[in-house]
Amino acid sequence: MKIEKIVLRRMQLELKEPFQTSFGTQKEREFFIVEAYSENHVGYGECVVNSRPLYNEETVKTAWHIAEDFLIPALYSKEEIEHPDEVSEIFKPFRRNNMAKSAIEGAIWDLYAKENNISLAEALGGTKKQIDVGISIGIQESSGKLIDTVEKYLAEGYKRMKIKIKPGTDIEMLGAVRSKYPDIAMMADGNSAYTLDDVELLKELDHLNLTMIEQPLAHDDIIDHATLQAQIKTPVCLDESIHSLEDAKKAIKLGSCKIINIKIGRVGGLTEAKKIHDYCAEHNIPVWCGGMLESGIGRAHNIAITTLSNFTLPGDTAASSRYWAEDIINPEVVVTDGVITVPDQPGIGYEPVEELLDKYTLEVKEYEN
Ligand code: OSB
Ligand code: MG
Repeated sequence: MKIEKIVLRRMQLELKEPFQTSFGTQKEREFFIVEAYSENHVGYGECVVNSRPLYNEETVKTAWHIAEDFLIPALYSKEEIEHPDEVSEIFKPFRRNNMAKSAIEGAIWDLYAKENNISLAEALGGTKKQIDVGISIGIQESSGKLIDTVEKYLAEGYKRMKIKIKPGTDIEMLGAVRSKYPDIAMMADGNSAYTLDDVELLKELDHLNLTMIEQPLAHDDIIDHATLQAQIKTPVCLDESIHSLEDAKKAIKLGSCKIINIKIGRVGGLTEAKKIHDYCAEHNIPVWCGGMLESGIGRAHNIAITTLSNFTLPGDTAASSRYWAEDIINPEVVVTDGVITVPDQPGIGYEPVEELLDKYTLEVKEYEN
C-alpha cells in the first residue's frame, strides 16, 4: 500500500453541554482529523488531543507539529506499508506524543481495511457484532442534578453510569445516586484528583458497590495506586497512567489496578491498544474502551477495537447525540438499549460527510508523498 497524500484537518465542534472533570470544564472540542490517501481509498483517523494540556501533555498545536515535522516525513521514508503494525515501528524513535502517532496510525488502519475490503473490526481481529456501552457523566452542580442526569441516561439504556468526582463532590453525590438506584452498574472517575492522604475517604467507596474507581491518584503514578488497591475492595482502574504495553505490564505486576481503561490515543494507536488487550486477556485483567469526547471518526475506531473479546466491560462510547447537535459522520453512532451494532462496511464503517467536515474545519493542510 502506497500512501499518496496525507491531509490534516483542524476542526472545532461545540459540545451540547459543558463537560466538567476534576481538571476543568470543556465546551468546545478542538481536535484534528487525519486523512490518508492511497490510489483508490481514503482512511480517516482522529487526533483526540485537546487544545490545553490538562489530560495529558499534548495539545492540538504540539500534535500537529509532531505529525507534520516528524511522523509524516518518517512515514514517507518508507516506500510501501504492507500492514498498519509497521507504522508504530516507524514512529518508535520519537518518544511519546502518543495522540499524534495514534491519529496517523488510525488513518492507515482504516485505509488498510478499506484496501482489503474488510471492516476495521475484522482487520483488528474483533469478533463481536454488538458492543455494550455506558456513559461518562461530568461533575454536576448538585446531587439532584446528578440524579436527573443518571435517570435520563438510564432511560436511554446505557449499561453503566460513570460519574466524575473530585474532592468535595464525591462520596455524598455517589451515595445519593446509589440510594436512589441500589442495583445499577456504576463507577467513579477521579481523574487524578486525590492522593494517598485521602485513603480514608476512598475506603468509603467500598460501601457503594462501584464496579471500579478510575484513576483516583496522580496521572503518572503506579506505586501509590498499588498501595491504595491493597487497602480497598473496589477495583482500581487505570486510565492516565497507562501509555504502553510496558506500563500495563508493570501496573499489573505491582497490583496497581484490577482493570484497565484502554484509550487508543493515549497508548499511541490501535496496534499498541491490541497488544495491551491481549496481555490483559492472558492475565485476567478485564479492559474497556475509554473516550476523549471524540467526533464520530474517533468513536468509530473505539467501536472497532471494542469488538475484541477481552473488552468485557461497557465502554464510554456513547451515541453521537450525547455530544453533538450534528456529528460529522453518516450514519451517526446510535445506541439502542445500551448497545451499538458494529458496522460491517469496509474500514471504520461510518462515512465522514464532506460538507460537515468543511463546515467545522478551521485549517487544512496537505502533505504529498
Ligand atoms: O478521564 O475518561 C476520562 C473525557 C475527556 C478526558 C478524559 C476523560 C473523558 C471522559 C469522557 O470520561 C469519555 C467520553 O464520553 O468520550
Ligand atoms: Mg478517565
